[in-house]
Order: sequence, then C-alpha cells, then structure tokens
Amino acid sequence: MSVRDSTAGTAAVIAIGGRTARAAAIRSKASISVVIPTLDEAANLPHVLARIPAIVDEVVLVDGHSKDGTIDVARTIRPDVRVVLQDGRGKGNALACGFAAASGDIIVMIDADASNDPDEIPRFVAALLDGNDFAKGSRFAEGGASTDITPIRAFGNRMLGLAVNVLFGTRYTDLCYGYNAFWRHCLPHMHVTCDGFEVETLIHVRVARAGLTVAEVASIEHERMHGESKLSAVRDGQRILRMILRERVRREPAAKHADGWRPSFRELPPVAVASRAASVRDADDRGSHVSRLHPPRADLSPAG
Ligand SMILES: Nc1nc2c(ncn2[C@@H]2O[C@H](COP(=O)(O)OP(=O)(O)OP(=O)(O)O)[C@@H](O)[C@H]2O)c(=O)[nH]1
Ligand SMILES: [Mg+2]
Repeated sequence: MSVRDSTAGTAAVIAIGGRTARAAAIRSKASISVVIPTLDEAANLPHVLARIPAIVDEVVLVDGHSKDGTIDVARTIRPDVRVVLQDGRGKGNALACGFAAASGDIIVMIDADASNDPDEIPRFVAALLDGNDFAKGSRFAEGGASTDITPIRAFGNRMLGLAVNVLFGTRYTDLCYGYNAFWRHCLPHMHVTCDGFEVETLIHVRVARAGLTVAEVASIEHERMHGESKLSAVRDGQRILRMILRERVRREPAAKHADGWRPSFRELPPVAVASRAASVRDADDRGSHVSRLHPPRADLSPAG
C-alpha cells in the first residue's frame, strides 16, 4: 500500500483503544523504545515520564546540554532511563542520536514539554501492529486537537503541508507534529540528517518517498506546561520550506546513504553504575579500604 492510501485506515486506527493495543503488543512481543529530546525541560519532564505506559520497554532521553537539572530529574523519576548526550545542536540532531541509541523494534518519538500525552502511545503502537510502517500523529485528523498551536503556526503548518501533499502525492493532515511512532526498519529510509525543527517534515517526506505505509493517528496536543518554546515560526518555517524543496529535487533515495552514517552521540553510564562508583569514591575519600574490596572505580565520564 502506498502512502497515498495510508490515511484511509485512520478511523480504524483511532478506534483501537489502549487495552486492545496493550494486549496486541504483548502478543506480538515487539519491544518499544520511547525517544524524548530535552532542552531545559526539568519542570515538564515529571509530567511526561510518570505517564509513560507499562508497555514501553525503554526510555531514551536525548539531552541538548540542559542547564536546569533535566537529567537529574529524569533519573530521579525513572532510574532506568537511558541518557544520551547529542553530538550536535537542535531537535533534529537530538532525534537522530536517540534513534541511533534506541534498541526497540518500535520507536516512539515524543516531546518533553508535556504537550504530548503518553497515554496515547498504545494507539500509535496499535497502528503499527495493524500492519502500518509508520504511525503519524495528527492534531487535525478527526478526533485530534490542539490547545497549543497559534493561528500563525497553524496557517504555516497548513501551507507547508499542502506543499508536501502536492509535491509528494501524500494526504497528510498535519505536517509539523513531533508525536510519531515507527518500526525500526523505517530508520534507513528516514535517515535523519537535519539539525532543527524541520526534522518532522524531513521524516514524513522521506517515509512517503520510500513508499512506506503511513497511518495517521489522531492526537490531542496540550499547551507546553512550563518554560519557553524553542521554535521560531518564521525562521523554522523557512528552514522547513527549503528542506521540502531540497527533498523534491533529490534523486537518490535517502536510504542509499544511510549505511555509512551514524551520529556520534555519547551515553551516560546507567544510574546503578554511577551510584556504585560514587560510593566507592566516597569510601576512598574517607580513607577506607573498601576500594580494594571492589572493582576499580567506574569511569563516570560519558561513554564514547
Ligand atoms: N536535545 C534537544 N532537544 C530539543 C532541542 N530543541 C528543542 N528540543 C526539545 O524538542 C521538543 C520540542 O521543542 P519545543 O520547543 O517544545 O517546540 P515545539 O513543540 O515545536 O513548540 P511549542 O509548541 O511552542 O512548544 C521539546 O521536548 C524540547 O525540549 C535541542 O536543541 N536539543
Ligand atoms: Mg512543544
């Protein structure tokens, strides 16, 4: 099925409830990773992490060198969170790093500002288990909504979405939305190489060009809970438009170059290792002999 047919299944996808999705996910044994990009989201993160449903196997937080204690907050609420430091700048680079680090069969991308509801994850997963390659969140599909988007952004999103639909033969109802899920096999086709907020557009265009099956999943976006948006409607709108035009003239499939490229992210050691090393260090500092009874101190610097 081509992407042109993809939204035909929207109603069915929307109708699948959380319990059905959970049961199906358990039956399918597909593992699920959630990738969350963060830049100074310490105040919002608790509202996101605490609501991640139990069907999720792994949470990968990709931090852009936050200065507000985002990583500490994440580890306090969810000690098993994997913390990755992005190797460049921007949301696009953060997601590329998170996708490279994620181990799940299914990968869900969700914002950290509490505007996306983690309770919707089972419905995205259900769309994938239903046979689709990519589950694309939409605030404008039937059942979707947003109390966050401003009129100017809604207009820009609509115009850019129209351009993509005309140029790539898609039927997307919402182009610039960061809540999506996909099977791992989509990654080479997405081949995320951009830095900024044009990342969702790049993904949706490349997925369409690769002929993958996309189902839109109605989603309700809430206002960012705390802090400031990092997006600028004019600057990022222009970046998105340039990206659409670049993709339109690109001849080769994105996947052709995907093999030799991987972002060089760094992952912090897990909390258990860090705290064990800290206790050994404390013991050293007190002049105790504990350090001789334990393995050498773990390297607390980020793993390469
Ligand atoms: N790691 C990382 N995350 C980022 C960066 N820029 C934005 N983010 C995260 O990407 C997500 C979306 O960013 P927002 O600033 O909320 O952008 P937006 O959702 O388009 O804008 P609003 O609707 O106004 O909130 C949030 O979780 C941010 O913390 C970055 O440079 N690095
Ligand atoms: Mg936001």
